[in-house]
Amino acid sequence: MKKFATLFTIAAAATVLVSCGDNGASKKLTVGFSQIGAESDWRKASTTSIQEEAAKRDINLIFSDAQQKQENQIKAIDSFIAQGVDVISFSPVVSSGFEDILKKAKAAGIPVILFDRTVDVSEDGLYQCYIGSDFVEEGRRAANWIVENVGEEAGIAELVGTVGSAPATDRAKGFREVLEKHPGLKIVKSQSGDFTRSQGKEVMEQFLKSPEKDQIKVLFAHNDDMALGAIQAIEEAGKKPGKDIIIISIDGVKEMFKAILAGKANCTVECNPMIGGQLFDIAQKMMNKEEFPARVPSQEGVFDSKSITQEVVDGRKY
Ligand code: GYE
Repeated sequence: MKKFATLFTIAAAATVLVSCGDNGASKKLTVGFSQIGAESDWRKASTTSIQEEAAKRDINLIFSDAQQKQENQIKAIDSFIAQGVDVISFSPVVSSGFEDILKKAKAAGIPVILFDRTVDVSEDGLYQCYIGSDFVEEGRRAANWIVENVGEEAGIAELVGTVGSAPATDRAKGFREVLEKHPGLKIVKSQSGDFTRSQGKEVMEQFLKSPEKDQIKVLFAHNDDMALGAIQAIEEAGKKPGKDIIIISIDGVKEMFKAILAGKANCTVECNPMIGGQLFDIAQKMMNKEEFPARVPSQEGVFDSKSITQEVVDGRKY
């Protein structure tokens, strides 16, 4: 992949030389970005990061909101190709089904940066860089926190993210990888809440009415928004979230920090949405014919009541 990235840089560089004016000054960088939607606080923070960083760097950003629909993302990417943008970037709502449009971008000679989520493709070279988190590791971190803080025996309910999306698939995988070594920790319910607060609440209500309801000692939600919805459902069912049911999720948004500080949730594994700057750094490198990495990982931590104070909450930007 790295080799390809380098080769691609040289090809992109050749294009940029042609597109420079007579005086050799480089033109303003145009980036087409297809965002998934506004399903969570994490997503909203990610959009803000992209838009603010583009404005700061005077990048011509063509931003398109897909409202959670893959077909809208494909249409947006198609229109970026037709407009001849310099770089295409997107957060794929699901992993499969992007192969044809990525082939079209490649044929048009437009480099692609995957932002936040990955895709499944059967051949190399359909994208040049992935900037984002290691979702498998996030799942492992969540499970390890349970092992260390809850113990070896507990029934776990899981609120899964968008079915077929990289974070849902990989978080579930990393979580199970650790659980396999701890047979007393059992997943007793597992269902998708599509990464939204409203569906997190709805699915938790069903969990709490199910025959397994009394076995649920821990809730693992694939994102904070679903956990925040579940907290409401647990309270409405007359139970104490954070105590009767231990709650752990992923993202690290301010609302979840507040819930942990209030004792209504227990842990959040950080997933960093503020990666717009890294996106444009790479896009600029592509255009400047400089080398760039094929993978840019995010730096992230784990937060629980031991690390969250009012100051931490106040300092959180999203
Ligand atoms: O965890 C969730 C969002 O792709 C990492 O998408 C992202 C996930 C994030 O809707 O809140």
